Amino acid sequence: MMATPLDRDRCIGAFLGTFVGDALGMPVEGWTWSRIRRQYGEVRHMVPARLGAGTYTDDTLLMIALAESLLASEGRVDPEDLVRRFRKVYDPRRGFGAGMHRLVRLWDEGVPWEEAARRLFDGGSYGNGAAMRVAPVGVLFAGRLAAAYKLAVAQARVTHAHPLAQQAAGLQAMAVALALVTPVSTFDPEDFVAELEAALPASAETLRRALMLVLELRTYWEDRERVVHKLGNGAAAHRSVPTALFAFITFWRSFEEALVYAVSLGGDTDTIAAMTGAIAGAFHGVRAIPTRWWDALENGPRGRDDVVRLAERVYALAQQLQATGARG
Ligand code: RVK
Ligand code: MG
Ligand code: MG
Repeated sequence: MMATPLDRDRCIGAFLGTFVGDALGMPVEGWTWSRIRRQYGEVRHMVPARLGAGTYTDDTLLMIALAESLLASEGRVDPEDLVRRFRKVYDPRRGFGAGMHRLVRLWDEGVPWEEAARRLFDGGSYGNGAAMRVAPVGVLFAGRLAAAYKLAVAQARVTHAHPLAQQAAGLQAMAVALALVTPVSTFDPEDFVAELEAALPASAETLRRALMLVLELRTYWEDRERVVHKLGNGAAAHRSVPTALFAFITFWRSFEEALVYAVSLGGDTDTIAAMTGAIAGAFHGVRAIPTRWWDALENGPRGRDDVVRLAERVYALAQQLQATGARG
């Protein structure tokens, strides 16, 4: 059982950190780091985008769907319910991954979720879609890494049959769960990574190697070519979750700098920044989000204020799970 009480501001930070990272990175998704540098220098503002500055994509929508499902199932994963809610938020204008377009067709044809997930690519998707949406899991199991890992894998299986996608979702959930209970005043990046590593199952070899690189590369953060080459910046989960963690631990002192750096690496910028944002938001709390970013966030249906309300409900459930002795 956790010693520290759950911090409401930090729990909301994990949700809004995902949202703000998604919105900040979205306009340059798929660009190389050098193109971003040439065109913008740094992405420090919500720049114009197809659906407007500050708009969200699939990363935020799927996080919302996952949170709503976890609330409805009182903190458990109900695959059928998840499929229904993922289907409901699916909107082709919001930049969903190729796997998701395919899954929606298969679900609509009545193919059971387990079979549909296996049919994607070769042996299921190892995309980062299961990791980018996982902040609510970290909140539900703040400070309890093994339980966070288990729930993250369970929700990942519904869309991502490949073990790498599931393990990376587990790692991302643990990073959020750990950040939520880690004091800022005594933060030590090496301890943080060591705790995550210790909680990873033995089978997660690829991610364990990446965690070592995360620590080694800290002094080379300015060499973006090298960071991208070693850690990755694409949509593969094992080549983007460690990268998001790298941005957090290298710039752990500042929510803003961590996100600006995450975007500056190029590639899957909305998703890497969303994952960095989830961890940094859990660590610094929602008040660390720069006002100019907060004010620019889309605020209609499933927008900023809706996500704050949703985060508050997940926070309340997390407190309840803690008080009742907590499964997992
Ligand atoms: C568009 C080979 C594989 C693979 C496998 C590659 C949104 C594919 C969000 C695939 C995120 C991509 C992202 C992403 C979320 C996966 N063999 N290649 N077994 N498994 N890939 O399509 O929801 O941006 O190139 O399942 O996980 O902002 O298209 O989607 O950036 O990884 O999509 O995997 O991705 P998907 P997802
Ligand atoms: Mg996206
Ligand atoms: Mg993306």
